[in-house]
Amino acid sequence: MSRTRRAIAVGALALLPIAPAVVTAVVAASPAHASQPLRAHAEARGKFIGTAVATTQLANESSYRTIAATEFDQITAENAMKWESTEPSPNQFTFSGADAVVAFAEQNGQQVHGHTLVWHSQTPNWVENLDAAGMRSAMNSHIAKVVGRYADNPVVRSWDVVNEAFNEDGTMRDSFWYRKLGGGYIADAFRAARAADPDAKLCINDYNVEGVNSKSTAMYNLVKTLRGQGVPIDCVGFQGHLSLQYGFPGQVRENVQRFADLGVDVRFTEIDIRMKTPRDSAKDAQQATYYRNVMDACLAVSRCVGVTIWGFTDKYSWVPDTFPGEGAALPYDENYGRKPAYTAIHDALAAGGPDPSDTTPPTAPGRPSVSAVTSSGATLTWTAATDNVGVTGYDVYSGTTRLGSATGTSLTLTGLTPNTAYTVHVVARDAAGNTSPASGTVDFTTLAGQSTGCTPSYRLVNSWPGGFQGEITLRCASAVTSWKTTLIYPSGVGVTQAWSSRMSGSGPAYTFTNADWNGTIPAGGSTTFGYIGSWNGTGTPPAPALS
Ligand code: 9MR
Repeated sequence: MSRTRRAIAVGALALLPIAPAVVTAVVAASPAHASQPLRAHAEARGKFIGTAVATTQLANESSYRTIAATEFDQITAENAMKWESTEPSPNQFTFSGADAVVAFAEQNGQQVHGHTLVWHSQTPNWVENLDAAGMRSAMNSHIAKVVGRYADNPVVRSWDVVNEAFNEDGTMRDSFWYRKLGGGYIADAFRAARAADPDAKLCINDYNVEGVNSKSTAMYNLVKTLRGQGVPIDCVGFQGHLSLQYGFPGQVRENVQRFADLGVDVRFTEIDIRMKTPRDSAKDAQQATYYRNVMDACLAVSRCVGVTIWGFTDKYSWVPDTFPGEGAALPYDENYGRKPAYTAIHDALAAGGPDPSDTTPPTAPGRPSVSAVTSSGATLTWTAATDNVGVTGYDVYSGTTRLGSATGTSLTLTGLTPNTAYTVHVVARDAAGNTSPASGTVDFTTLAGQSTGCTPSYRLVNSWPGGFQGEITLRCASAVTSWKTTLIYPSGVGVTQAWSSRMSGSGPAYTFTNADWNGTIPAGGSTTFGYIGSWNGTGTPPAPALS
């Protein structure tokens, strides 16, 4: 059954049963100016700003409810609409959590994004154990029932129909859906969702697809192919679970644009930006820059309909449980204080994002210098470019291949090929997408890798003031007749002598090859060699990087 979708007026907030003073401020938010809540600015820009919500906190915590209601005009159930919540046993549907989220949205003039229908996770075992015919029918009836329940509700506008269907290399994830039903399950799921609600926007959603990479390109190709076949895919979701330690993904705006050019809406569906805890002001600032970059990427493309953050307070986040030692990923701290990330989101929405009339590119960055070369990586450092508005990041290239991106003036490349010559240069970019001329190039050659089939491991035997004894064991999965391994030490550490191997190098890299008598190692076998190191520090001598 179809119904007319209507725009939800900000004035619907008057129905909000809590925090009336704040609500009044939101109602008065047109035109937006700097002091308004996020949603007022987002609405002025024709985008939504959303958050995932947890039903327990919605029910129990007024501070949580107030922020969810006043700052955001879109919500996604963090867990309440997943299969394990809505159909825990075959054909036994429970909608209490899902309904509570929808009711909250109705009260507060928000739209709901349904998350998620067909996923390999948080789906009860009984589904996985069905045979192919049973699984197909369970999928169709689950979609019909869940989507159908809200098909006439104007606040439920969109669904993640298929979630996380790809591997990182762009192949299809070997989920129980794929194994039993083949890749056609995706088209079937979208058709079932369209039949259940002809008006809802139907999305395919995944993580690590924010920038241009193998996975996002696979998603792009699938969306293009399926739409060519008439499969009703209306939107793509970039989850956006980012981490400061991995850098900001490359070419996010370009990626949004290429999907938009296919004729689908794009949404950022689950943004959080984690850091190694504890927080400090530098990490907060970097996180704020990443949030700003996400907002700017969405604001730059008209088919990007909005951004949802995966919860809003560090008090409740899935991150610390999943990534021990990381957290603080959201724009509010554990006491509901606003962090620099909040200001970044706010300012992006209020200030209008990148200036489309800015066509001035940054100047070329300085020629990079190279250090800490290993068999698989190297660190590049360059002097900053300048820009009339501001440099937002740098991309490091080998020829036309982008090796990595940085927001600052250095980058540690990883994943390089051993014993390979590289000639690299750096390009700066600004928020409007202008790119600088290339910097000068620098050449380096990665170190030789280990012998095929052998993995080195390090053991500190003992240490004394000024030195230590180390030991390396090579374990070989396949038979070898010679071997080579390289140790890289930080400055201040040197290797002075070795036994049961031949050593070359004078630091920071030391290469060890077999002695005459221990080059042959059978499959499953191992050999050990030792060495003496010099070191003037205190505590435990640093372990070497092994390759
Ligand atoms: O935030 C969700 C957490 O509460 C659940 O325990 C977890 C279970 O898989 O799912 C989390 O949300 C995920 C989302 O549904 C899909 N993309 C990744 C999200 C973070 O894991």
